[in-house]
Amino acid sequence: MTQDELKKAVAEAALEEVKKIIDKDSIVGVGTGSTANFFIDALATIKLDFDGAVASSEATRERLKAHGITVYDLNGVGTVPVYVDGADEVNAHLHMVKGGGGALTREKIIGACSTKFICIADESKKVDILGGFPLPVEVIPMARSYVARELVKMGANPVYREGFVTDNGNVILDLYNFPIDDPLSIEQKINNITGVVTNGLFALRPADVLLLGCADGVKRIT
Ligand code: ABF
Repeated sequence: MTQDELKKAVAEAALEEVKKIIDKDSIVGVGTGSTANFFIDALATIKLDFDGAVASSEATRERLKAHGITVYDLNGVGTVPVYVDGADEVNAHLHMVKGGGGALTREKIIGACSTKFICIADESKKVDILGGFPLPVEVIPMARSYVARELVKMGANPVYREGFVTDNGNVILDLYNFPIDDPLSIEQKINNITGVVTNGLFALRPADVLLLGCADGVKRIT
């Protein structure tokens, strides 16, 4: 199977899980990225069975709207029963590195509001230790140099993602050569640096379910 076929398979598996959770009044949380895009396309096939969606990025908002799915402002939404999103890396505890596409902050906000977080990924994303993929940190622009210096003190090699501005008007530092041996503690430590908006470690609020696309089928890991 190609990587895209694996992504489509996990997106379709996620749709089956979502169908069991939603009703006509439900708002579905929708992630960002190529795997999430397969999910959006699958979700569109049942768009009459739920009320609408909340989007983790402007790109996702546009794709949902193009399918005729109503996109709500999260502030007006009571609960998000289920959130489906991809990841750049995921470990056995369902901690994730996310934000390679730069949408980490809105992804983390929707994850925080969601009752069930379903991570969809092809098997290339499953790792023993997080940090092989550079960890993104969203930073208020004027704090970029200060935050970078603090991250160096933590042993990371922060690299400014040049020419990239997040949907929230901020910048990204990608942390290279930074093995994440204690995800819960590292997520908190980075959050505590003044000027950091969010980091791409999703350990304090991990996924509840991982649907992993493998050559021999979709594995469901909880
Ligand atoms: C989002 O999309 C991000 O958090 C992550 O960076 C990325 C994964 O993208 P893809 O599905 O294209 O590999 O979920």
